[in-house]
Amino acid sequence: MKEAVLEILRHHRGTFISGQELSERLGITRTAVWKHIKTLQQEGYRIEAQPRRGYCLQEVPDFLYPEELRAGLSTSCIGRNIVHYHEVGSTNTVAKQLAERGEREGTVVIAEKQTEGRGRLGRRWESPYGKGIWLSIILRPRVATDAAPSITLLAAVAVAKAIKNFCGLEALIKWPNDILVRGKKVCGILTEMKADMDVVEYVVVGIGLNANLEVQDFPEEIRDKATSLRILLNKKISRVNLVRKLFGEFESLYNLFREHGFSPIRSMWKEMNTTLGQQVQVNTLTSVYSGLAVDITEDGGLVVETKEGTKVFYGGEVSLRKHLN
Ligand code: BTX
Repeated sequence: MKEAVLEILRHHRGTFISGQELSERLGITRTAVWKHIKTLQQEGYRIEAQPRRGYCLQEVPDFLYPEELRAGLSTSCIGRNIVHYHEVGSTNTVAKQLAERGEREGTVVIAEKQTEGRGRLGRRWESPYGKGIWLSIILRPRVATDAAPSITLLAAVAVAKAIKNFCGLEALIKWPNDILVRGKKVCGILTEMKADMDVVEYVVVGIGLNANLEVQDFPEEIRDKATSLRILLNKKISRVNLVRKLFGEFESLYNLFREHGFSPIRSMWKEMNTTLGQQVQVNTLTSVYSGLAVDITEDGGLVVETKEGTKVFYGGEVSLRKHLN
């Protein structure tokens, strides 16, 4: 009901609508209307209330509230159900808990701040308050476990397209999960999965996108390799609009994946990548390999021509010789 009140206020943004009209249109008492207005004001919506004129929405807060994200969202699955936190340990951890309890596909957990944002291999992901896009998407693809790594690549293509179409910046993908703009990391993706036998039960795709961070928001030791859209564009962007765009791109690619498999996404990935054709060093948990990255396989593995022959990697840390990592 709060969302319905907001919807009407949003429709009349900048003009007054009376408590009487709101109560009639929504079929609730004027006291109930007032309670919803109070809640919205506490959430940061600037709503002016005047005795005879009613209510006027003047400003929406710069938070990734479900009500904001859903207004004008064109998807039918991704982001239709959103769980928002001002502060949380890790959105991936919460999303996995929800998935365990049977939460539906497309549900998104999103936070203004993560206190324990996770990268791969136990690394930390810096997630300061109100400036980034820290979210996790629950998926339930009906695929075998070996198709799951390709979902990380799908997510990378979705982010790169969203950045390109929303900000006009050339975003390139470094295998498997980094999005770079002008050689610096603007986004990281952490995909986690649960399987039953050889079939995927759920996948949680965690996306950390540096939207409005400023240089001082990054710890000094990563300032030379990390950046944000705000730094690149020299202006603040609308996180809400960018998230909506991202959901749209993600859903289109995910539908494509479900209908035609990884192949069409692989072609897009290849067009947007900064890894193939490069001399790379791949650190796996046990060894280090050097060679020329030549291709990705039909299931998202990286093919590298090394001195020891052709090798395919599904995990590991890739350093590009020409970029900082
Ligand atoms: P990664 O292991 O590839 O990258 C982690 C490394 O990136 C860190 O060791 C550090 O050097 C650098 N780094 C840390 N924070 C940032 C940042 N904000 N911007 C750029 N570089 C950074 C990448 O792991 C996967 C990250 C996924 C993050 C999302 S956020 C929502 C979801 N929840 C969660 O806990 N993780 C995911």
